[in-house]
Amino acid sequence: MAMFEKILIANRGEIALRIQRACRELGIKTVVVHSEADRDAKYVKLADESVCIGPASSSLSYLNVPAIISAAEVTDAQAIHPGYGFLSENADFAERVESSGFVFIGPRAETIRLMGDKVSAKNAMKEAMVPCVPGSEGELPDDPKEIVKIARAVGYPVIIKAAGGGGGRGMRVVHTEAALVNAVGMTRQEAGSFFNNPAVYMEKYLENPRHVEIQVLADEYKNAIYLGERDCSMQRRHQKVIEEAPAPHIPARLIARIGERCAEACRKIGYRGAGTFEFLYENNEFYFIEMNTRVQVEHPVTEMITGVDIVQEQIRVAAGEKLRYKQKDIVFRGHAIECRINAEDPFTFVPCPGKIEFYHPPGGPGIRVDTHIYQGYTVPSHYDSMVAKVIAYGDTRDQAIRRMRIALSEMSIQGIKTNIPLHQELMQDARFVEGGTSIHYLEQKLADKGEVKL
Ligand code: MV4
Repeated sequence: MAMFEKILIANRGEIALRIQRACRELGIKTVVVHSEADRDAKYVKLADESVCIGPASSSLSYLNVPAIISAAEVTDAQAIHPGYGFLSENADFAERVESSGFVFIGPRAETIRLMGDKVSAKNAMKEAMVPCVPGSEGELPDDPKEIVKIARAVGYPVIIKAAGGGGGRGMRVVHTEAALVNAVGMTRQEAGSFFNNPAVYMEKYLENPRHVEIQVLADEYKNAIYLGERDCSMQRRHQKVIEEAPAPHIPARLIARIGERCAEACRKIGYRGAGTFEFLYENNEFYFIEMNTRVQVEHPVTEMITGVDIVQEQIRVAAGEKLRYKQKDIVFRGHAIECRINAEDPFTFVPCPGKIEFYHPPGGPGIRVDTHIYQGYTVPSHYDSMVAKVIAYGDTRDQAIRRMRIALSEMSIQGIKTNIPLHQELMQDARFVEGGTSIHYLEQKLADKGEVKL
């Protein structure tokens, strides 16, 4: 198939701009769809065409499937890039896009469905020899006696997760047999009402892991490669705050081994496009938990250390091209750190939308800023509070940290509150500088700060 002439971008903010840049470099025209709240944004004007698809509320605009399909029809786009969030991992949307005669820039709908159900995702990965967290064999049965038996075999503490959950929704940690059956019942009930799927499963609860994920790229001819790992352990309430590549203090041979397993799993399931295997990492072992079938917010750190443009590769393989890289072509060089800049109070985390009265971006060697903001832009209150990503690259992690400190000190956003002060504090944090902190580190640190010290 020939390369697309025109792509519709079904997203907003920095990622809509990021996708536009990839399209422009590939010589592809862009259509951006937008809500009434995003009408005056500069990235909307930068696109070749734009279509207003509804009011501010996402459910009536960025999640409005018929409006998005119509926009693709009237503008004569050939493909739809969903970005992250919104409809990016909605298998029904992917199906509707394809049945309407457009290309969905992402995996096949059935792959999205397979990975959307965490029980079937885990089964597929077990089958493909990707190491998983020990736990129940698939969905938990109804019989309480059976559940107790499974938990005894797994060993406490255990975690009960909704098959339809993911990203931290619908889970419950259980420390004792006394609490088990009730916890399963409650998780089942929530799963039924939140995800329309009461299926739950059980895993051994890992107490102090890191979140390390593997980026993959695959084409529809069963070529697949891994682009190394990212450490996303610095998070609060399942919202990532800082990501970096490579993950500090993990031996390269372990990464190569798990990366190769992920690439092989892609070949086995016929994966297409960019994808991320999420692992918990504890005591030098990787345990698969979930797979994301979209481009991720933190993809730039991988781009910086590999030189691969992940968004362009997504588009190329969606157009039916073969992967342009073999595994041996991928060379990991240097270190990259990303700070997510949010419009929020840096210490209470309360969102702070509003008008940006003054903006000065950072720059200099090794600094990349992915953002759609500018002086005079109003951050709308209806969407995610992330307004920019600052990515610092260096030959070493130390250099990346030093460059990030400088970048944060140069960056000025006035008129709204941002979490830049939190990032500045973290860039000076001894444990962060050491590297290798767990998923609980940031919340622990924030809790300790809030306590009165004697
Ligand atoms: C776990 C876990 C410990 N043990 N599974 C949370 C989000 C979802 N993707 C999976 N999550 C977890 N699953 C087992 N068996 C701890 C978490 C977890 C977590 C994982 C990644 C990043 C941040 C986290 C914060 C709290 C809990």
